[in-house]
Amino acid sequence: MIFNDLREFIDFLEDKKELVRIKKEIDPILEVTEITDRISKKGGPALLFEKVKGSQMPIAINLFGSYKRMAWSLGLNDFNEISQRFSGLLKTDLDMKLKQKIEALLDLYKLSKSKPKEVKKAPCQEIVKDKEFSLFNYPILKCWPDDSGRFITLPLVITKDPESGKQNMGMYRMQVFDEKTTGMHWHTHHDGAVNYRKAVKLGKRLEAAVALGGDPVTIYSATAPLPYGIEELFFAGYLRGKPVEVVKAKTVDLLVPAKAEIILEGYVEVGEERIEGPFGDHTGYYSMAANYPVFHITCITQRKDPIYPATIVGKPPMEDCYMGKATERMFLPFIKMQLPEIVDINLPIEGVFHNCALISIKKSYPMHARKIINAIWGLGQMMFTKFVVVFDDEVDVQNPSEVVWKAFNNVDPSRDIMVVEGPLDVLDHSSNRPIYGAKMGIDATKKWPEEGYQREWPNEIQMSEKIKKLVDERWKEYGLE
Ligand SMILES: Cc1cc2nc3c(=O)[nH]c(=O)nc-3n(C[C@H](O)[C@H](O)[C@H](O)COP(=O)(O)O)c2cc1C
Ligand SMILES: [Mn+2]
Repeated sequence: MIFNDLREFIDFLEDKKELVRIKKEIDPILEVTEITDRISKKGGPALLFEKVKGSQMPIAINLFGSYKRMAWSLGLNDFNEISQRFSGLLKTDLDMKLKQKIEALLDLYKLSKSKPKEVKKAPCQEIVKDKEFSLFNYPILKCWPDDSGRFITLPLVITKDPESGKQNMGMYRMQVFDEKTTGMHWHTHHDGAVNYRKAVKLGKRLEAAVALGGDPVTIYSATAPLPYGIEELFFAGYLRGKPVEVVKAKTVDLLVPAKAEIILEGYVEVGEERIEGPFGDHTGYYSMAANYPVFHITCITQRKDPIYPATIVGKPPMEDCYMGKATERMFLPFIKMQLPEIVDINLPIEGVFHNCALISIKKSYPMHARKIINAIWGLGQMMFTKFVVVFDDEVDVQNPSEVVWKAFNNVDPSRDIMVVEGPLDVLDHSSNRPIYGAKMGIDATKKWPEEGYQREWPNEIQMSEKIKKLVDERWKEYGLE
C-alpha cells in the first residue's frame, strides 16, 4: 500500500493497532520526549499526542519507529523485502528468467513515474499566512534538558542549486530562534550546505522551503544518502511507483510536496550565522553549539487541521535507527554494483551509522579487504565510517557474537589494522577537532600465505556430519528434553 499523505499512514497504523492516541494534555517541552523514549526503548507503537500544551494541533511521533512500520511506510509488508524490491534496476543479466525480466521492466516503468507531478491546488496551502504568524503556535519540541531551545525535528528542507536549478531535499533539524527565525543545521558535507555555498559565491540569498509531513516515502527520502544532483523528490516517486505531487510555493520559487501538513517558506541570508545548539543527538550525546546559517520565514502555508510530525533522537534505539537500517538495506544493491565482492553489510545501530560498518566479502586476492576499506571511505556518506571491519564471506555480519568472535581471534593488530585521516561526520565528538580525524580499517579475514602469513591457518572446529546425524537420530534416547 502506497500512502498519499501523513494521515493516510496514521490511519493505516491505527487500523493495524500500531498507533496509540494520547488524549491527556502533554507538554511539548521534555514530556513528549520522556514518553516517546520509553515507548521507543520497548519497541512500542507510533504515538499521536492529541492535546498539546500551548498549541491547537496534535503531534505525530515514532511513526517509523519499528522494522514493521518502516517497511509499511515504504509500501512493503516486510523489512526483508527492501533489498530485493529496489534492486530491479540494477539487473543487467541477459539470461534473466522471465520473472526477473518483468520485475526489471516494472522498475523501468516506476522510474518513468518518478518525476514529481505539479498540481495547482494543494492541501498544504489551504491556509496561507504571509503576515501574521508565529512558530510558537506550533507544538515544536524541546527534546532534552540541555537543548538550547525548541527544535523542528522532522523537517524536509528544500533548496535549489542556483546553477542547475535542481532541487535538493534534506532533513536538517531547525532550532527556533524567534517567531519567524530558525537555525539551518545542514552539515558542511550535506547537499543543503553545497547549495548554500553556491549561493554565497553568487552573493544571492538562498530561498528555502521546509515541508512538515507529506507521504511517508517522501519523508524518508529526505534522509536518504543520494549523490548530489539526484533529486530526492524524484527518488521518492521512484520508490513509490507513483509521482509525488508538488505545488509552487507562495513566496519562493520552489516546488513543495502538495500533500504536506505545513510548509515554511523563506530564505537563508548570505553570510549570516548564529550559534545553534547544543542538541541531544543521534549519538546519545549532545552535539555542541556551533555557528550555522539562519532561516528567515516569510510565509507559512498549511492545512486547515494540520498534524505536526516530529521525532526525537538520542541514545539508540530510536526512530531514526529504523530509517538508517532501511537505508542500509536499500543501498546495499547499489554498493554491490560497484563492489560486487561484497556479500553483506551491517551498520550496527550502536555505531549510529557513521561509526561502524561490518562487511563480509568474497576475498579473492591478497589485501582484498584493504581495497574494500578504502573504497568505503570514498563512497558517498559511507566516507564518514570511523571503523570499517571486513570479514570473509562465511561470516554472518548480522550476528554480533560471530562478528566479535571472528574479529578478536583473527586480527593481528600490528598487521591487520590501518589508521588513516579523513573527513568525519559532523556529529563525531571523539576527534581533537570537528569534522575530520582518524578512521580505522580492520582486516578480519583469514590471512593467506601471499599476505605474508607463513604459519598454517587453523581450521574452525566442526563436528562431522556422520556424528551429527547419529546424535540427531538418538536425541530422544538421551532423555535430555
Ligand atoms: C531525524 C534526522 C535528523 C537529521 N538531522 C540532520 C541535521 O540536523 N543536519 C544534517 O546535516 N543532517 C541531518 N540528518 C541526516 C541527513 O538528513 C541525511 O544525511 C541526508 O542524506 C542529507 O541529505 P542531503 O545529502 O541531500 O543533504 C538527519 C537525519 C535524520 C533521520
Ligand atoms: Mn541530496
